[in-house]
Amino acid sequence: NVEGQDGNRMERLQQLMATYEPNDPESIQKSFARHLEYSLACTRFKFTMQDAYRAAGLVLRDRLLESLNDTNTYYREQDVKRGYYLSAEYLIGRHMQNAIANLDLEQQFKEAFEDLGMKLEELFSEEADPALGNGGLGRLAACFLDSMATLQLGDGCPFEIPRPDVTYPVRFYGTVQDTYENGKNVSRWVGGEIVQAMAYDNPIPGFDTYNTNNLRLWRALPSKEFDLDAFSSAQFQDAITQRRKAEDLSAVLYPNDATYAGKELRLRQQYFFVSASLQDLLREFIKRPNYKWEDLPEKVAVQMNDTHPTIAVAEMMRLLVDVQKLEWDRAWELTRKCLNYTNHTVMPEALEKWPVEMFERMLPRHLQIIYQINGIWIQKLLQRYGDGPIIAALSIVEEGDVKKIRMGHLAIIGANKINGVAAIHTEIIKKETFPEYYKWCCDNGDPNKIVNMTNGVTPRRWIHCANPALSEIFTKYLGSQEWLTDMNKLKEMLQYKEDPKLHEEWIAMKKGCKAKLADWLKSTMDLEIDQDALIDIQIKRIHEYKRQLMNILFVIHRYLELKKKSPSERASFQKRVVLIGGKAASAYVNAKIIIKLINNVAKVINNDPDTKQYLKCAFVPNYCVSAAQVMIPASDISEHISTAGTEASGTSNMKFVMNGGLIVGTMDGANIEIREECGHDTMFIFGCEEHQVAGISARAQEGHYPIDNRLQAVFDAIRNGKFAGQAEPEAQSEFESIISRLCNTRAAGTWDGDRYLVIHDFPSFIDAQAKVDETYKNRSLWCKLSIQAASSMAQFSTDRTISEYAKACESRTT
Ligand code: T68
Repeated sequence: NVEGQDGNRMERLQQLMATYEPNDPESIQKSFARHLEYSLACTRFKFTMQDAYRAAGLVLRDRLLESLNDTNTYYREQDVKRGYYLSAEYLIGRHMQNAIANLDLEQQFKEAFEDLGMKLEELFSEEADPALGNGGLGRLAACFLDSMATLQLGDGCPFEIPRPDVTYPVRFYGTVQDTYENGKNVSRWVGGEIVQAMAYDNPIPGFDTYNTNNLRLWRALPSKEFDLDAFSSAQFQDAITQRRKAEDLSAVLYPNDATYAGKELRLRQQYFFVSASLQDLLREFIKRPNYKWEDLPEKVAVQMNDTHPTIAVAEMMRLLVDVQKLEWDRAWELTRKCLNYTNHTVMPEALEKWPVEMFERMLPRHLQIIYQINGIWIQKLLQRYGDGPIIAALSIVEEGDVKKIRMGHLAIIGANKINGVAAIHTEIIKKETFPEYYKWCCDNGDPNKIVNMTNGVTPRRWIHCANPALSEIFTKYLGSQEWLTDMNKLKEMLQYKEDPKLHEEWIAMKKGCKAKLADWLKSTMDLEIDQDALIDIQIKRIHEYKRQLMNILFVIHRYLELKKKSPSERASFQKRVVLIGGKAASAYVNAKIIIKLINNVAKVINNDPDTKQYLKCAFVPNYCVSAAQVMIPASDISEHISTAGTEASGTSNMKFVMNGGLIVGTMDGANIEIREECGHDTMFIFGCEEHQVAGISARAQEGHYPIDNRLQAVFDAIRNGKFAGQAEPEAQSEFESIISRLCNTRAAGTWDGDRYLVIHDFPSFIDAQAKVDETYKNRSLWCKLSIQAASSMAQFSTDRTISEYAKACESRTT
């Protein structure tokens, strides 16, 4: 430890480092050349674009480090409260462009690299898009990081900083020894295997602030002790196996969990990152001079992103009771004050449950702790309600053939606040997901235990970086970039919504975005599109509740209509390009059939000389954050068409509208709130409402379920083999089975029918699309609505969301 031992040395180093890295273009160039030669061992005469990207990354990293270190020093000096977002996923997307923008170095970097004959966009496109997540939940975490840094709250990648000095042991398996020491029951978890968690830091700069926060990721390494033992006893193979097993923990995100082995790895991953993170935050807390445990909730707030990190409840108790030797009741009070839980979905299968048997083997001490938490909880419930079904409904342990631990229950019982992610979703949580728990809260005079925190997105990435032309328009009309950190400022744009000059610029902006999209589609999938067509996009995880199926059925309908028309009638038809993209879980069979159907429909439509001028369709492969950044700004219309009550919030709906796209949507998730903010005329709403779903579904099961003629025609085309036929018999039967299923009633036994009400909502969906075409014909009306919607999105910046979370942390419940 050389810290503070030698005053002279400190002083000298202080003098040497007194200034920050200069940020004028020439200094950036010098720094770039130095990194090329000394860090990357290239020469200035011979390097590739990838080398250039890496060197530029290091130039940026130097500056990020200055800011990260300063921020940390400041946080320590101010003894601030720290927020920890525990998430299994961070869909951060490419980093370089965003970091340059947030550090306010865009102009300098541009000049520096253009002077060296390189375009910044080319550098940016060298960066791999890190796919550290699945969908909205992972992307939300990344938007939160941006806002947390901006609001001053607090091997591959050249920006990442390995921290070999920050490691923690994480134990798995083994046994618990219960002993009696100094008049106390003591539980000791021993044996099993120990994996080391090593920190990798990713600085996240805020926009227009000196703040840079940290995304700390954990890598699993085998514990050194074990390796040495194994080598000395010549158990080479064993040592290799152990090493691989440890490294597997952080090698892949979310392995297929259809098999038992896969499930076990998933729980291991969850515990691994949670344990490392909690050990880390407690170490940071204890480092504070004269720390007192009762201050913990004043200094630490932990947000659990869905059920994935909720083992944190038991781990926090273990660390406080077993390691820090606090009394149980005191530890429980602190745990409950520090932890909060966000629910992201109403799908019951997403509330994780783990077999007790697996828990017992892998985390024996945690199982004991969970039983103890549950025992005390059940006592309280018995006192209030007596014995009855509510007890089983609220127990953390689910009885049955296979006894299971319900992680959602553990989370709500161990959390200070529980939140949903849009107003309608929060109401559904109260009524349907955790109704017994909500009753308990109300009976205890604590109805605000479950709160709403409507999602948001960061305008820095989703407007400024994704759509620089739009960003320029806003800045020009509003006179400064302030709107980027205060989206309320955008409301001032409303006064220009009918201004012909703005209309001209707005239309040019959209045109530019469409040209970029067209280039990108051509180069990534060799698809040619008409840039004057209406661009219609649906990008999200492929899921039956999100109804990509209904969308492609609509495309077929449109195709059939076009075919019926004469060439002269076709000429007056609104041209459209329908793009659908998104990933499916690897074992999700129906999702894959839907993707296959989209691809096959695209093949027919795009090659039909009668129609291809008027209608194009494509499934865009490899959907990721960078793809979204090209697609979203170019859209006129996007589809957010989940069955009412199924989509918790949705966040791409916000990104599209911020970029001047209008929405075809159902009364679901955040659509409802967006419509209120932007005006009912900006959204093409269709379909049944949430309160109607149960009734319609019940009637469908009884067979009262009329099929619209237009949908019948679409079914017939599919059945007649238009999109597969004899050439692809397997696909043909899959397509037929998926549409036949929609028509199932309960007569056959348990219902496997149109759960998501595609048949019911289809006619109003088509009507909404017709209204889109009609409105689009009136370009100045369309442009006005587009400006009106984009200027009314202040509520949907994550800056607002994060401020609300921060405020809610202050208010504690009983
Ligand atoms: C999404 N959920 C919601 N889950 O579907 C979306 N789940 O409505 C919402 O806007 C978004 O969360 C943010 O709140 C997810 O993305 C997952 O990705 C997921 C991953 C693993 C297991 C379960």
